[in-house]
Amino acid sequence: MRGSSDVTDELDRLRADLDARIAAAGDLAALEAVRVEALGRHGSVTALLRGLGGLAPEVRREQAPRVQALREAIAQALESRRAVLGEAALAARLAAERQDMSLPALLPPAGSIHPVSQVMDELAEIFADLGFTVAEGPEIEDDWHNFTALNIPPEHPARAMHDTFYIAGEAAGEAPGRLLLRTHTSPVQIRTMTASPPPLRVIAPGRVYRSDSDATHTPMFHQVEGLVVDRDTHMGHLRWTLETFLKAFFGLEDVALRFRPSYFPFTEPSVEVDVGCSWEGGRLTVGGGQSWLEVLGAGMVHPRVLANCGLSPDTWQGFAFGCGIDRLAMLKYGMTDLRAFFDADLRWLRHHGFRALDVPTISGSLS
Ligand code: 2NL
Repeated sequence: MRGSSDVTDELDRLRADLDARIAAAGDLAALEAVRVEALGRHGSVTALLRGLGGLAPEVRREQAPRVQALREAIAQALESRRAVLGEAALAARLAAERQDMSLPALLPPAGSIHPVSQVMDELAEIFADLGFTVAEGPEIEDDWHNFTALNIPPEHPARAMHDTFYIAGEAAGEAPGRLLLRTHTSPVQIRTMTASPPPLRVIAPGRVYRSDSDATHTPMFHQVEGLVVDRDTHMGHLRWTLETFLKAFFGLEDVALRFRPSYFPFTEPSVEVDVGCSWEGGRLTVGGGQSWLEVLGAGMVHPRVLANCGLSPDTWQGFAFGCGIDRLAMLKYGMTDLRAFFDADLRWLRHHGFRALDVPTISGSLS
């Protein structure tokens, strides 16, 4: 039988050997191999623990604490080495996977924003700043919302001027139920007035349709209309609103405005609104100058239109205005041919399109 000092020497040697191998383990996999060799089912320390059972009781009492202490020490050495290697592995991964978050996206942005969409966003932004919300409505309308409610009864000559696309089918037939493609965005405001009580401040941008096609007319184009209904609303409010809008839209300190008397069935009085402009070197500049350029139609909402929407003209007054978005875009961005807007020509879009992330804001001077 071996003396107890032999056994102690053997335990010391084993411990020194395992400590050295634990310290030498370069990664978590190598460390796991050492753990299996020492503490695994067939490990060297496990074998010692098993061996205790076969010893005489008095020898076992002496040896057991030493073997247990060895097992404990090796387990602890493994654990602290695992912590060191784990941190090193994490640090290496963080270093290898470092990302420069200021780099631009690798993919080119998909497409670009069409000038008409850009101008619609600009309009929404400018008018939101003045307390207006954006209202939307159907492009397939009925006769009442598109015409009758707007003081354009069935035999009114204005109907002939609208070049309306009528829709054949079930609801075709007689006014006011027959269906058509809206010829202006006014029906959206009619729906707003019948749906919610004043005070109202809305703009209605969107597609409108007229059976008309030449160098300056397309059968589908875009219009924006604005409507304010409140107590004591007057032409002064209209003038200030349009001036504020045009200054913001064209990025001008000041803008010359001219109201010319005009006629629309749905406003009384009605005006056409010109902005001062000049031609310099074949380029049109909006703001001031010797010439005038018509940009909007406007007026006070006709009392009959208010009454048609269930609002008493004795209590409520309103102003309204309308203009073509395509035309606004051409003026602002110096485009000459309206038809290019609808050609889907990629070269034109790349040249005139706006970057998808360049969202217009008032604080960023819109664009
Ligand atoms: C133009 C003129 C205009 C309106 C649109 C309007 C809407 C309602 C009531 C009264 Cl619900 N008016 N809209 C008013 C004046 C002019 O558009 O030249 N558009 C291209």
